[in-house]
Amino acid sequence: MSRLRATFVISAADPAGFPAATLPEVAVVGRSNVGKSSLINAMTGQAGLARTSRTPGRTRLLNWFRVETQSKPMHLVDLPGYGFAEVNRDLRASWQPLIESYLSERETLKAVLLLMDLRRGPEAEELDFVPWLEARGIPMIVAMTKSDKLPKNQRMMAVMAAKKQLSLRRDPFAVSVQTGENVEATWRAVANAAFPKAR
Ligand SMILES: Nc1nc2c(ncn2[C@@H]2O[C@H](COP(=O)(O)OP(=O)(O)OP(=O)(O)O)[C@@H](O)[C@H]2O)c(=O)[nH]1
Ligand SMILES: [Mg+2]
Repeated sequence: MSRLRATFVISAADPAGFPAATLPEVAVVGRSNVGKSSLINAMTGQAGLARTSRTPGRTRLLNWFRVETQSKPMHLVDLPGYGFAEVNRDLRASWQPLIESYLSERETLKAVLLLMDLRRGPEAEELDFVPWLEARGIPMIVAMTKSDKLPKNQRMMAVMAAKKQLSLRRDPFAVSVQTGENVEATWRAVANAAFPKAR
């Protein structure tokens, strides 16, 4: 993946701290530890841009990154992961309303990049979340992460199973930041969602 010009903009814990809604935005959403921050780094070709960690629940704030695409600048937003049981209850309770209000109210949000671990497939949260996004008309790109952890013959089966379970129109990407599989394809889908071609 070639290096894109990308810079950290700001972290925010609440709407008062969000940056002005001026650029098209794609938000990266998924279970804690699924690989959101790693994929942002891989898509931009900048290893240290978003902070990654083996410890689930690392990203606790919304983090904005500005990425220069070939056409125009856009924002990638790294959202805190859900489903991490060890984070204390109060903190968890504050996440969901924040994320839901961000997703439903952000004027410049063009799409959500939803990540799932290829080995786990959709779980209760994704089965809830996908229809929630559809009901709000928020376009969705689905990628299944850590594909390097599954043998090749099982990857396609996992992708097809997820597609069916979530009633997706398009095949999810099987992506790996270790091998680079589909990182470029996922990025193209993200950039296309940020700048939809006029029909
Ligand atoms: N093998 C493999 N490991 C990966 C891949 N992507 C991420 N990881 C690892 O998974 C762990 C979590 O990655 P992060 O990118 O920090 O995950 P996150 O979704 O941002 O996590 P939170 O911020 O805690 O919600 C790290 O140890 C990464 O190195 C991948 O494609 N393959
Ligand atoms: Mg993270």
